[in-house]
Amino acid sequence: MISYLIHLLLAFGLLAFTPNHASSDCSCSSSLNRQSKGFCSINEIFTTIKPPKIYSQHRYAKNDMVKLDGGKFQMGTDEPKFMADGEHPARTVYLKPFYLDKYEVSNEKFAQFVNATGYVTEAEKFGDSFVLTILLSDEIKMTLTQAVAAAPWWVPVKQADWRHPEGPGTSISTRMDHPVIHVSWNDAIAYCKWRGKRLPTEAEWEYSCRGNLKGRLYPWGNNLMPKNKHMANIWQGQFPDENTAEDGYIGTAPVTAFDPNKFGLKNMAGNVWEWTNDWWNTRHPDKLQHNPTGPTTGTDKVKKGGSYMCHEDYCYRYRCAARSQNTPDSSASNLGFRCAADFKIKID
Ligand SMILES: [Ca+2]
Ligand SMILES: [Ca+2]
Repeated sequence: MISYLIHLLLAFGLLAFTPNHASSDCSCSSSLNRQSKGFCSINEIFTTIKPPKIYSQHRYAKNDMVKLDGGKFQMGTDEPKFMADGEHPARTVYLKPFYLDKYEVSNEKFAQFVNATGYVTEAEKFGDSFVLTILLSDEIKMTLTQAVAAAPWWVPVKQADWRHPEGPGTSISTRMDHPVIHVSWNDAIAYCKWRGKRLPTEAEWEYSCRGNLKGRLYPWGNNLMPKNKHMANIWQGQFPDENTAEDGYIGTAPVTAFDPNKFGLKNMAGNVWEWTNDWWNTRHPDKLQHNPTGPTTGTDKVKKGGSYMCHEDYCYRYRCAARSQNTPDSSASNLGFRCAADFKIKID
């Protein structure tokens, strides 16, 4: 218990004494990599846990990619919130035309892939994945022995995988239109290849997020809630103990939920983080780049967009310029992806 309290105080102390959202640690960071060694006792973590909600199915069209024209756009920002993340500088990037999925890849879509190929995800091979404690049942909580020291609201759950998002006994049967989760970068690559597609580069993803708006924070502008309307699935309430779910969702939302941006893309901000193809790097050339693909090698892959766990006071990374990283074999209950494709590909 003492160990846990120290970790919790450290986590919140970092937030309390570091202004301007400067905490670099969060659910979204490398603390959730499989190589992480920092774990603490699970005792006393579960204080104000609320059960997850079940939502009705949404439907989406078969042809679910958007053609994007590319051209020049401003990537990154000169007003970074997290200096260590490499959100800066704002720089001009040119992109050739490409396609991007309108939606995050859903459980339904991923199930088609698995049914056709017999693919086994890395979380299934490793035998566990990271789950947010607030989503766990009492039965699963009883089986836990450790949590992530720097982020104790995360726990590695045995047999948590894309079919069993909160561990054994849980199911995606009522969430087939929600984004697939507990998928690693390697899993995402395998899925996109099977579809004849690929992962977007970070530049393609950010261009798509911005939807032709220049220098704005979010896919829809600078106002988080225009006309008091929720525009994305993020966190409301006191993190990590209370999620008031005023946007309608305590965990993932259907991939069709919320308004699209001007490109017709949904949930670029929030819902689940999305893998990109690029290796992680925090220093960027400030000269004009054409179709940048990131470093040629690295240890972590870039993910973009933030998730249902993000709050302005904690992990303020549902901004288009924001970014984070994980090792390619990592997986978690707030991390998914969508695919891109070259313009020359024929989309059915
Ligand atoms: Ca939410
Ligand atoms: Ca997303």
